[in-house]
Amino acid sequence: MFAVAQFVSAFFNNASSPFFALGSAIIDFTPPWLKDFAIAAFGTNDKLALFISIGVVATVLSALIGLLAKRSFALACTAIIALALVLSSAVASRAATSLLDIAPTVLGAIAGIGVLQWLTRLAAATAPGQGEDAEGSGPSRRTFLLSAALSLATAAIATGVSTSLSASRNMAAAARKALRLPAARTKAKPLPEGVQVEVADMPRFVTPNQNFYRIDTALSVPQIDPNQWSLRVHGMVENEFTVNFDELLGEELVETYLTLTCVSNPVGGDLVGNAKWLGYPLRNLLERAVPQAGADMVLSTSQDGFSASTPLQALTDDRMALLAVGMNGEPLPFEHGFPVRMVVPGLYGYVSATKWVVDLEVTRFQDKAAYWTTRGWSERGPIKMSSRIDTPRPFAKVPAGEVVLGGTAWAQTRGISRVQVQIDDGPWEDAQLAAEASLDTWRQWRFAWKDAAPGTHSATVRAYDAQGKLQTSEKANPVPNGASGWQRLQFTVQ
Ligand SMILES: Nc1nc2c(c(=O)[nH]1)N[C@H]1C(S)=C(S)[C@@H](COP(=O)(O)O)O[C@H]1N2
Ligand SMILES: [Mo]
Repeated sequence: MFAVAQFVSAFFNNASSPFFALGSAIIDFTPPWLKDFAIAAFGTNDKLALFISIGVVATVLSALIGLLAKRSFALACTAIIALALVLSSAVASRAATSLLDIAPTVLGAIAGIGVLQWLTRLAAATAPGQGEDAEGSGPSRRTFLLSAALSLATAAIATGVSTSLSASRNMAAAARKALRLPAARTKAKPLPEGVQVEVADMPRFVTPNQNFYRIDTALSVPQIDPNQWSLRVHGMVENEFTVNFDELLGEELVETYLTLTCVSNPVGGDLVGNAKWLGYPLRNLLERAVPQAGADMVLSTSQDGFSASTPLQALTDDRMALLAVGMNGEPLPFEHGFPVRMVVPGLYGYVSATKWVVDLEVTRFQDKAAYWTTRGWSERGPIKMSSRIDTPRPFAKVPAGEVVLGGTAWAQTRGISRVQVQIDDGPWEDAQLAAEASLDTWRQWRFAWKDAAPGTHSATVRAYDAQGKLQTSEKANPVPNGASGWQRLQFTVQ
């Protein structure tokens, strides 16, 4: 039962393992004197000692339940269920667990009852006086003992395998924690003063990692030990090669601010975030590979099988496309691609920002298709210029007098030169632009509506890029290559 639970939990949250949960709960509830004794007696093996003790207790408990089953199968089942309840509450008592995390324990209990029933039947058939003849044409005592031993061995092996599976996660977490990223050879251009407008409730110009939107197909976040990571560069190139993490960190790293955007972001949506990335320019990596004539795409693939098709040109021209290892001064968070991901200015994430990237194939659009392309999205995804009202929120109630609107606009690789706001059906008026950090980052704006009259009003926003091109008013849904249109929202002046 323990074994099945442990095995199943390897596919869930670490905290869903009844072994770990029970262990952690025991640690939490151990009186300090016992904890001190354990650490003194077992040193850093204290956790191992704890797990061995739990294993021994589990074996003894299983034997007792087995004995109980001889008297009453129902009673033994009740004992298993009671045990499962204790384990479930241990799991549920851990931080960061959900109801789903109890599943391994429940499955474990079901398996436990199954094994018990099987062994009980065997035992009954073996019991003296029950078989047709004493010589035993049915299963012998030896068969029963063998089966019981087999169950125990299977349980031990399953526990071992699954514990090492979870251990690889712990290795990745420990490696990330211990990782000190090298300093960038080329630092990011310092942010000019005034990239952040002075308006309440505006998002930060640099999105903190824990607030950064997360979009991916990964049911469980890949946990990659950087010592096991490597990136293969191959396909239509003169030099195929593989780089490992240490080699990558030994290259001349660059730091840059870049605003990432999801193609699924609706007009006015928040699937967009801005961070300072540290990484190795993909341009340099591909220079080393020497792409062959005729190649026009790089298919990047992640450890978990996602793929993105990026125009080769976007990775070799002078924009700062990175093989990123750092995000806002720390190693990439696991959810954002640890240990290595791609970020490319001007392209939606689904065609460029592969997280947990392990493979780059230089190829042609006519030969290969990426994950979302085979699911109805465009093979290319340049980011559409967009502008957004961050405050007031839709249907907000604001006091009369001066109403200050604040928002964000982006046109990565081109830059924003102008933002305009329209109140109700009035004239379009210029908003005040915040300082520009770079062409690859978003730009904030503010607009003060001086004499806001009580009542319900609408505000509409639109932007111009650096070449003076106006954001399109044409409404489009995110599928197949990004939403467009001007955001209009309503609010009430009281
Ligand atoms: N491995 C992998 N990388 C991926 C994805 C994914 O599903 N799997 N989604 C992409 C999409 S659609 C976007 S918008 C960005 C989002 O990156 P973030 O989660 O760090 O914000 O990651 C991209 N990289
Ligand atoms: Mo996306």
